[in-house]
Amino acid sequence: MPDHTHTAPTRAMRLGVAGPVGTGKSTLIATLCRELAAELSIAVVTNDIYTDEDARLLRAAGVLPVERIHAVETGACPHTAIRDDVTPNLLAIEDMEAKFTPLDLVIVESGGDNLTATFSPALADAQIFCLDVAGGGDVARKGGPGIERADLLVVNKTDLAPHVNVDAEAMVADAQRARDGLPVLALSQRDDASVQRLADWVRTTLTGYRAGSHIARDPGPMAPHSHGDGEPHTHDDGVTHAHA
Ligand SMILES: Nc1nc2c(ncn2[C@@H]2O[C@H](COP(=O)(O)OP(=O)(O)OP(=O)(O)O)[C@@H](O)[C@H]2O)c(=O)[nH]1
Ligand SMILES: [Mg+2]
Repeated sequence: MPDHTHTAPTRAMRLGVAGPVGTGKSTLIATLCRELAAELSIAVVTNDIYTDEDARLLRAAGVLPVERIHAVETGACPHTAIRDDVTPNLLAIEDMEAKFTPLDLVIVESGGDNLTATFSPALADAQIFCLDVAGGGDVARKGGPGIERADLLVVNKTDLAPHVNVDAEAMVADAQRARDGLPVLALSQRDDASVQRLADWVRTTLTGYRAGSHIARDPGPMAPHSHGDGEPHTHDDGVTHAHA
């Protein structure tokens, strides 16, 4: 049986934020920077498909020195950059780590997708999947790896719920049913208590990461990997397989 013991890491925690287009990922990241920058050393890497629009938005928000915000232009669908070939993102993160050492937290924004893109555990130590009420009350029932298995699911822009005829509480309850005990957070920029809950989740996750008790999980299908002995074995998520 391969040794899956984990020791406490020494580098910054890498936090991925994914979710459909326009659900509030950049705004959520700006909010986290505003809340946490006084206590943590933070850098941000954005992934835009054709532009550096997300990095511009974050720089304009004035929540971090502009040089701590780095844009990766992926030129392809989000899966490619955050899952299939994470090299450009890893290089960007390593560049930030070298410039701003020691960093506590690197936040990586995925390009907006539909419901299918999640981060490879080779890129993100923890990941947030972001939905919003304006996408429709049924979205949480549509499932997918991010909704079901991201470390945190955010149901965002709850202040808009009455304007788009969505029952935000029912949407959160649907999300909770889909997630088998994993956390769901109802968030609005206009509700400071919800913003504090988001910041607290990041603090707690970072504490677990530093202690070696938070393990990066793959919400999607298992990424290709191998173990030397080829013996069948079971992972934490219950998947059993063997390697030739
Ligand atoms: N009412 C309301 N609007 C919000 C909230 N959070 C974000 N928005 C707005 O939603 C819009 C999209 O926000 P972004 O943060 O750019 O969304 P995104 O997911 O980064 O978008 P892409 O990167 O293009 O996929 C902006 O106009 C934000 O001001 C919120 O809590 N309430
Ligand atoms: Mg964005």
